[in-house]
Amino acid sequence: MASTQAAAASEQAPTKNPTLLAWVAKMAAMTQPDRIVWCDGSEAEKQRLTEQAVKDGTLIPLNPQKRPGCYLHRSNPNDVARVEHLTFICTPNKTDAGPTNNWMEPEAAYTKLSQLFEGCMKGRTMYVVPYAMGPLGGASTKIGVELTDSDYVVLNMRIMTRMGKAALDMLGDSDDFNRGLHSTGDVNPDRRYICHFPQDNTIWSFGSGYGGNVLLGKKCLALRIGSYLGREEGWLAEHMLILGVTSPKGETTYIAAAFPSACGKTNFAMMIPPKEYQGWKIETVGDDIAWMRPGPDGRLYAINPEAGYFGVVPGTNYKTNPNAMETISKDTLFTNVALTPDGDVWWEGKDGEVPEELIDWQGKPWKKGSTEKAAHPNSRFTAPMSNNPVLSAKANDPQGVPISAIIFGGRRSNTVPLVLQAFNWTHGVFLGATMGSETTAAATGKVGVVRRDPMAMLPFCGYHMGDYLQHWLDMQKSIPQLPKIFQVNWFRQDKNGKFIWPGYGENMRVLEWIVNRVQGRVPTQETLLGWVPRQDQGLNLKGLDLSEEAVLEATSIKEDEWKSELKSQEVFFEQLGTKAPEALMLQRKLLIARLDG
Ligand code: GTP
Ligand code: SPV
Ligand code: MN
Repeated sequence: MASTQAAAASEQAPTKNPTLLAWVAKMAAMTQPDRIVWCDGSEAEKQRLTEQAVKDGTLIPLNPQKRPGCYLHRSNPNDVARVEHLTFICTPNKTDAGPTNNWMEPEAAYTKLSQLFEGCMKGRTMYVVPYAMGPLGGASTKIGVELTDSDYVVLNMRIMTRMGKAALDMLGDSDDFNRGLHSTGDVNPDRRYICHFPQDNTIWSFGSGYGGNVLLGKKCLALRIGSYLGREEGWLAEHMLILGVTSPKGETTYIAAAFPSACGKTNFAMMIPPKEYQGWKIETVGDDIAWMRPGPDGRLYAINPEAGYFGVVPGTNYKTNPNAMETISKDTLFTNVALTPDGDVWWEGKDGEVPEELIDWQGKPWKKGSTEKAAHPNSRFTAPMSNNPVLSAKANDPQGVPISAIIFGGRRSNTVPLVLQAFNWTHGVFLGATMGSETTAAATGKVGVVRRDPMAMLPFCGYHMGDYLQHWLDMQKSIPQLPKIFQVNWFRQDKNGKFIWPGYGENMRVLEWIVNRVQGRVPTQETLLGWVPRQDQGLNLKGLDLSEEAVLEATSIKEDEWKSELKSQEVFFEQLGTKAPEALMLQRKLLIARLDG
């Protein structure tokens, strides 16, 4: 059996790469698919797969007048988000994975998952999906190959990555590629595992068909394996958007920002400034992941390894994010949103009237006024970045863009002020390391609970969190022109639980202050926590529909809140044990001294 499949794999294979062919043959011998199809990334292939997915019920075509080229997918209701408790880092020693990751010993993990993969593709097709993370031919670009039995995964990978022949050509005969194996299996949460083997550059994912669990180029390769490689090779793989902001004078500043899942990266990356900001322009380089390395001129350069957006749908409308609305107007896959009677899609927070009747995300009839959500809170769109009206030309530049500022932001209803600037790099790393954020629907589990989420990487760091923070500190030595570091919080609430700061496009006011600070144009005021905008010469609030008291509340620093915050940070640092970097412990001591002083 194995040798027949091996022969079949190499006969049809559009490559002679011996390592790739041998690996595909080995995985096919284990999973025993009826067919092996090598994906070339062509239009004809897209059409063929789409037709097939419509036939087998995986995709529902939407009204071509309203959403040309768009389809709806409903996932299994038990499979709607990333599963952090079923995600594992498999390193020989448990300490290499660290206290914040689930760990399995590699041989034990291979054995356990082999039993699940054994024969799991009988009667199914195995697709071989070669893909590039990063612009084709770029020095930072990495090649992966994902083997999957899901046509939905192939169609998503086609949008999210540079997929097919071009990636295979870039790989050539090299054995330097990520080996990804995925099967939807029987979508049973008791038989669901997302396992990473950093030493083998390998990912095995079983039993899910959902986003970050199965589009292996994204969180699995670009962040978990990526962060591991980044430490070895001297770069950073981060859960960050990248944007360019151009002033009326034509000066462009590039900024990277880490916000946890469903905390505003896509929105910030494509925001439209308010009308007071005539002549200012925001352009998107990336909306979720940044790979950053020192460039020859001493600055830190960032690329977006992705080619599409897998974005949160609820809350997206023409007021909050017009560019996202344009982006998803065509050639988009929607997952777990509601269907309207005229074949369009609907979600909570969309523009216009709530429809009288819908088919909800689970395929059940839904009536206006129902207490159930029509769209799942973590419903998503998959759209090519080329649809984005404000896509930066630099999104396809293999050199990337020079980063002048790094922003860390969480979802906090209290404690963290609207914006502050770190005193220096080490203090900035401390701000990133001590980030807290309320959990969201992007991962299964309770929503709205504050947890430590260092650099928005808690679910995505592929090695010991203490070593990761030390790596950030060490990067200072290899970046002569360090970006300035900032912290923001768009999510502070008033006593009625309403967001104080209007957010979205109005975040331009905070961004302008950051740009001005980076360019050394505005004075600032020192506080216990960092530098904040001054009352005079601070944030530009012209035309902002917000009372002075509300601005004060959004920017306030309350010492009692900070005392309990420090306790929660202590628990996190204790978890890191001896791997808690000394420089960060000193930062902590300084902050305590300032608070007690
Ligand atoms: P992932 O794709 O999960 O990594 O998320 P993301 O960080 O890209 O989050 P996204 O921009 O999709 O926003 C998530 C949710 O936060 C959406 O429901 C947005 O409407 C909401 N949101 C984004 N920006 C703001 C803001 O400035 N203020 C408020 N109040 N909500 C926001
Ligand atoms: C996130 O959860 O941070 C996402 C969506 O960007 S997923 O691809 O599912 O990880
Ligand atoms: Mn994300």
